[in-house]
Amino acid sequence: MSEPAHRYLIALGGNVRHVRHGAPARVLAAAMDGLVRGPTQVMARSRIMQSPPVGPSRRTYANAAVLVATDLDPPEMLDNLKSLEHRFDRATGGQRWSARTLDCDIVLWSGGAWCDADLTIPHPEYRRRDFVLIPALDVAPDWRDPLGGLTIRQLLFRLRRQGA
Ligand code: PH2
Ligand code: MG
Ligand code: MG
Repeated sequence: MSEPAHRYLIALGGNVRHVRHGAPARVLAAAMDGLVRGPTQVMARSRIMQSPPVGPSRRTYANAAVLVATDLDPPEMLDNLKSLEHRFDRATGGQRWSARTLDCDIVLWSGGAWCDADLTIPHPEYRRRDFVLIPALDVAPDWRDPLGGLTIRQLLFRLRRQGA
């Protein structure tokens, strides 16, 4: 079998218990297991960290990142992640940034930049989010942002310097 055509860096987050899986960290572990099956291969998975909520939700998040290899193109990958979110009963009340059981975002892909009506890669916010960059450091420290040219390691270093 030939190598899958693409690589993706996926960020996972969640801050609501799941009736069957339990606490958010367990939901993320199960979601990462879910990515092992089907059209995606998991090349590396990060540690699962706890992080204070950014935005309106008051509950602590679990966050993680995975490096995935697949033949899916970005719209297909987005669909695949949406169905994974639905398998974990994603419930957001329709509000942006509200509490959720599972959120899976495409951060980077090996094809560089992508932009259509439904999807922007690189993820427009990820350079400012330590809850994305810290787990990403575990799985793809040297992946370069296709727009700014900085690696994940450099982006995190810069964010920490700005935050200090
Ligand atoms: N996701 C959000 C909004 N705020 N805060 C943390 N700590 N972790 C997240 O994954 C997160 C968030 C919207 O997707
Ligand atoms: Mg998100
Ligand atoms: Mg999302």
